[in-house]
Amino acid sequence: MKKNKFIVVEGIEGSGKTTACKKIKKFLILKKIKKVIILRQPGSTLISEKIRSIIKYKNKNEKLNLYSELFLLYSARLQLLENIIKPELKKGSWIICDRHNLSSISYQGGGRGININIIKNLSKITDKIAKPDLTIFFDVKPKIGIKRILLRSKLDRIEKESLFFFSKVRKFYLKYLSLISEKIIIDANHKLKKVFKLTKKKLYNWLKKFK
Ligand code: Z5A
Repeated sequence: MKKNKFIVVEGIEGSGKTTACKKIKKFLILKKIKKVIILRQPGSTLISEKIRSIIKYKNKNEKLNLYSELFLLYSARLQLLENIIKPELKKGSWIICDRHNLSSISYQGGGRGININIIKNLSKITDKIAKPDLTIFFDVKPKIGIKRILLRSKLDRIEKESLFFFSKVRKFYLKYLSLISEKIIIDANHKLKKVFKLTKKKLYNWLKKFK
C-alpha cells in the first residue's frame, strides 16, 4: 500500500473544489485506500468552525480588519493542523483538505493586497507541522465561478467581492502555483463530468509515481 498523503484542493469560489473533494475521496477508496478524511478551511475543528463563522458572515456593527482576517485564518489552520491533520497523518490516514496556505496567499495577498512576505512567514509556521504532498488546483474563470455560486445560494461576505477581486485572486493562484512542484491543474470551466474525468486521470498518474 502507498504511504498516506496530505492532498490540498484549491480554487476560487465555484471552481467545484468541494464537489471534487468528495469525488476524489470515492476515487481513492476505489483504489483500496481505506481511511480518507475530508477537511475544510477555515474549519473542521470546534475552534476553527467558530473562526469560520466570524470570517464568513458580515457583522453590521464591526468591520473585520484585514490583518485580523489573516491571523484568524492562520489560527484556524494551526488548530486544524495540530489537532487533526498531524495526528491523522501519523495514524496513516489520507487527508483531502479543501483550501490551505495557497488560499491565504491568493485571497489575502492577491485579493486584499497584504504584503506577501507576511503570509509566507506565517506559512512557514504551518509547514513545520505538516506540508501538503500534492496541491490540486481547479481553475475556473471568475465569471463562471460566480455564476455557479449565484445559482446555488445567496452570497456571503467574501463572495460579495467584485469580479476584479476574484481576477486578482486567480492571478496570484497561478503565480504561486508555479513555485509548487507537486501539483495538478484542472481546467474547471468544463461540465462536471469532464472535470472529474480529467481529475481522475491526472491523479491516477500522480499516484503511479509511488507504486
Ligand atoms: N478564505 C480566504 O480568504 N483565505 C483563506 O486562507 C481560506 C479561505 C482558507 C471559504 O468559504 C471562504 O474563505 C472563501 C475563501 C476564504 N471565500 N469565499 N467566499 P467556503 O468554504 O464557503 O467557500 P469556498 O471554499 O469558496 O467553496 P464554495 O463556494 O462552496 O465553492 P467550491 O467549493 O469551489 O464549489 P462547489 O461547492 O463544489 O460548487 C459550487 C456550485 O457549483 C455547486 O452548486 C456545484 O454543483 C456547482 N458546480 C461545481 N462544479 C461545476 C461544474 N463543473 N459545472 C457546473 N456546475 C458546477
